[in-house]
Amino acid sequence: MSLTVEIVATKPYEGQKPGTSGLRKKVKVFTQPNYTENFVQAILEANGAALVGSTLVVGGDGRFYCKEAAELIVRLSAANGVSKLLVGQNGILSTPAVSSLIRHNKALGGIVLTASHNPGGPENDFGIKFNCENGGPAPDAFTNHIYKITTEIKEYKLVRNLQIDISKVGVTSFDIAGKPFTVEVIDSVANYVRHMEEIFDFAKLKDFVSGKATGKPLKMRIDAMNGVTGSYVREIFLNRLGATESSVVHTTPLPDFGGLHPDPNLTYAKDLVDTVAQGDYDIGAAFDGDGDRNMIIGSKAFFVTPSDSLAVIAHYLEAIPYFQKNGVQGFARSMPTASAVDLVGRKLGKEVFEVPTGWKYFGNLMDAGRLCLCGEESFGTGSNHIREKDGIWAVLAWISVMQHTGKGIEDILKQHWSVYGRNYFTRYDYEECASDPCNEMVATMEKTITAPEFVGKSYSSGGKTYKVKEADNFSYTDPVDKSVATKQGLRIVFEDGSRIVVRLSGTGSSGATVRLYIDSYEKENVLGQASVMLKPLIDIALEISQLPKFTGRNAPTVIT
Ligand code: VG1
Ligand code: CO
Repeated sequence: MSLTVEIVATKPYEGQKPGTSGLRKKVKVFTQPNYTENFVQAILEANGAALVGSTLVVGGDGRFYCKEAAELIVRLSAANGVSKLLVGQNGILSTPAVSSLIRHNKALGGIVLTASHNPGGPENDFGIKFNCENGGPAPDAFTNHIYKITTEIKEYKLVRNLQIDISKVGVTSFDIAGKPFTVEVIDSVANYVRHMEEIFDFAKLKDFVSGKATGKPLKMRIDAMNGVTGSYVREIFLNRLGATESSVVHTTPLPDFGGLHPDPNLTYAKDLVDTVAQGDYDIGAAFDGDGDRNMIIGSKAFFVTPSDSLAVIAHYLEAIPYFQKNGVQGFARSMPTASAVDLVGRKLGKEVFEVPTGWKYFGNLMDAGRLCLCGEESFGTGSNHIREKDGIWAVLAWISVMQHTGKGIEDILKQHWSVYGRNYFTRYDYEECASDPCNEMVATMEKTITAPEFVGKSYSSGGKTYKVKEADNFSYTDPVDKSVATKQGLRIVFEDGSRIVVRLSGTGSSGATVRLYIDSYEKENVLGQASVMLKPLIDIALEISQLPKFTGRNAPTVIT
């Protein structure tokens, strides 16, 4: 039976502007009449002529509204001339898995249904993001194009009668007004697990994890936080690497993450931190809702900052077969990330790049063969095996480093610092503040720090004095396509290399979140406590930004 395409009249919604990583709004916003339809139609149209006859990947983190949105995307894609969709079973695919699938299937792109680390459920957030054919988040030019279409949209196309059961793996073909359209519902984990097996030495890791090689099993606590990684974690760590059932927790993906805030940091992954602090574990790890973030902690909950995690992995890349085979190109980090990896890059004679916040800025460098490992301070680590950060990959990388060195996590870090010195780092998040005063704060601070007399000024606190070397609102020119991203965060760099960075989050769904990043390098004094070492700079940052005055907050919501 041939199904017909319906043209549905619609009107633009305001504010469908993708942020740091896709469009994120409350579920109640997405479920307004035509809201999701408009945005998906805009994504499809933004692909231009390439859309007709294309293959797209569709899946998300299983949060509330994922399945409905996936089914809607099937009906819209069919009507817009897409030939084939690869849809994760029940609409479930982690963000790294989508990236991997796009690349393996040479698809035109993928639509990722997630608000990532934001809470889920009917009262919380949903999100939609488009990834391009390299598997990475659409760059600014593309998302600006999507946004422009949303402001002018008058109609969308839909095959209303197309019925598809995405709970069953299998291929279904349709005739859409005389043209073939295929939906392949795929196992959510199979391709990704195969990909990890190509990158890492699973046989060696299995002997290490199970204890066959060392005489004692590796004691792990892997917390999937009821996000999408649950199914991947079970297959990889239990079935392939032989860990015991008690090594994994919260492995059932739930629409509301069981009430957890699926953000792997010291505040929201408190259960993991507390358990590992008390227990007898070698490694603890957690992921966010869509599986691209990771937090690594060692025995007694020894915390590995993401900036250090990146540097350590860079130092030990030879422990991972993928890099032995493909070689080691340059490294990169987002601007607010502490520069520990730069030191490793310098020692190894590699290019090191500093890009704005957001994984989309790494893609061009990877595609150009100049970048193989990168990370963000926001618990993002990954390599050029895909074009997204990858939480499970990061844990497998760490286990590979542990296996390779025969050392525990704390020892690995201490040794690293003894060679390279240490970048103390902290981030304060002030979540859900009122927007207007925060915008005003940033504008005022920008004025202060870009005034000519600011450079050379000294600030003192806690017996320490810092002299301003340079200050700006960070802007970035992509070395590959020369595109420019401006206003990416206020940055004050002091003469000793210490930095204060302030920016507003681009992933929140309401209000404003202020992020304050502080870092400071010590060559010798590497065993201090970050909160103590950075206290003077934090006080200076609060003074210069006048953050308490503008936000009315005396303490951050989250400290990393
Ligand atoms: C945050 C992080 C950024 C990360 C982004 C997406 O953005 O700071 O480093 O790339 O989230 O991560 P912002 O604009 O809120 O600071 V994910 O895992 O939420 O897609
Ligand atoms: Co995420």
